[in-house]
Amino acid sequence: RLVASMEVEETYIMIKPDGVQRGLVGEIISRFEKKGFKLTGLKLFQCPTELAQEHYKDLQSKPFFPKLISYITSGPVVCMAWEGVGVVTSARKLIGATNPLNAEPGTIRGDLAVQTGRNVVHGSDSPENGKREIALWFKEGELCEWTPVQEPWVK
Ligand code: 3AN
Repeated sequence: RLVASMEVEETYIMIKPDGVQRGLVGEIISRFEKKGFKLTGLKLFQCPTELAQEHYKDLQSKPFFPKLISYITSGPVVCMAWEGVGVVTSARKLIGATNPLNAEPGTIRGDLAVQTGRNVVHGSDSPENGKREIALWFKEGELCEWTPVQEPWVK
């Protein structure tokens, strides 16, 4: 679907266990809402090990992989699907650099995190991975296609 001749994309955003434990769920969700993106999926979820391994399969050979898997499965995460023009790149900008010490103030990681291994939120890195990850984390029937009632001030 095109809006103003730009492609509407989908991205998978996940508040990691540290974000949930630290009470940052509302703060993080509101940044995407205020930007103007549309929430199409949302759930609190205890991630099984196999799903974490599948999600991060590209990082399998990294030395930090086992720690990454135990971190992601250490407590509930908040799974979200967001939709909008340029949402993949824009969400990555809102999130900030992987290492929170390099993340600009004003970004989620820049404002709320210190360590790479505890960087509070995940965002898909391409539209293809957005689709792949949404399909991985959500079952059919869990996503909601809806039309905002108000004037489309933001698209
Ligand atoms: P991003 O989440 O910014 O896309 P990726 O895809 O390079 O970054 O890494 C995925 C996740 O793996 C990161 N969010 C972080 O939790 C973890 N990670 C990446 N690099 C390291 C590292 N050097 N040490 C520990 N964890 C890491």
